[in-house]
Amino acid sequence: MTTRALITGITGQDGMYLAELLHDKGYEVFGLVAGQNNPKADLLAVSHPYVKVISGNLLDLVSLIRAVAHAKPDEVYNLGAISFVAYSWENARLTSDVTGGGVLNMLEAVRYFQDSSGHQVRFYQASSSEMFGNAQEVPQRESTLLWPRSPYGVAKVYGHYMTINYRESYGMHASSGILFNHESPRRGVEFVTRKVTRAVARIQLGLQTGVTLGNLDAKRDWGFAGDYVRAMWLMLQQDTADDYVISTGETHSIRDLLDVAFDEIGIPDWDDKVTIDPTYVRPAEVDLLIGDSSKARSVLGWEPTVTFDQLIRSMVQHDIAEQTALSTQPQ
Ligand code: G4F
Repeated sequence: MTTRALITGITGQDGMYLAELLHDKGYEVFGLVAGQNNPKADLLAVSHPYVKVISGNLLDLVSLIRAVAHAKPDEVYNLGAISFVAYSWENARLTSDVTGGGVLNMLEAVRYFQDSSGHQVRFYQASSSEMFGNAQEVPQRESTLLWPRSPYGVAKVYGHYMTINYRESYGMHASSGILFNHESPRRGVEFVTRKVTRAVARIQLGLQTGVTLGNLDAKRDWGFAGDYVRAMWLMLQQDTADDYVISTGETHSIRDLLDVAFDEIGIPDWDDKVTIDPTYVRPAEVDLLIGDSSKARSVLGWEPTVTFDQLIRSMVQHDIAEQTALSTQPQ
């Protein structure tokens, strides 16, 4: 029997990597896509033609009940969210509803399907290191107190505890991956790694002269998204559902990111290329994230394969190739 998986957030960076991983393992992959005439769905149809797209919205419980009934999944990966932290202050209600309330809706849709069909489903929730916020322990692990610093972080805490609650209340196989920042050439350009690597590529090609950023002193534990989706899958292969921190165990500042990205194009001193704009500084910052993923390493046998240096350099090279292709396209 072919294993069936339903992925929410299929058009995002993680959704695409996960779809590829599951397809390679022989899964039948279903992806939930929101909105009418969504351009991301058209791109997905070209890049991942094997994904069976289902229309649905995390805000609409009935659409989720229908989606789960249609996919009849063995595994559900709930990756869908409003995921840009800075946006969440301007759209706190919407972020709370989608990123937090959407988890409850998915859990309810899965529970209803299980109860009505007798078919057991394993559920993955994409929790986030943003939940640690004003981090009370260094490094952060599964038991570290959650102290979110943004509406996004608060919404993720809600989804995280709802997942634990459904596991404890209904015996659902519901696991939560507390993923630290994970990046790739597919990362959206609103996030700082891709914003920097794309700008550096364009500077190299003479297409722009500098980049404008916010707080350069924040530190993040950055890994490669392709490694992190493997951890999601491993969590659902365990007999018992649980929560796991997924991280590299190394932290780097935005300054370190700039050092590596500019070094890749032979610029050791980037001071005159970077402008600080206070509008990019957040109302409350998460200063330091560094994860202790020893539980995932020992129980799941998971470990990251790409270093920070390799990740950023590969993103710069990808962006140089992409920007070169774009700038030489006929108008
Ligand atoms: O790249 P970021 O926007 O990622 P952030 O806020 O850490 O969140 C990402 O990782 C989380 C996992 O921990 C996910 F849950 C979340 O969905 C998302 O994927 O910002 C990283 C850091 C921040 O400290 C920010 O203040 O970079 C700093 N920064 C400085 N200048 C900037 C900029 N961030 C952005 N996006 N743009 C800037 O110009």
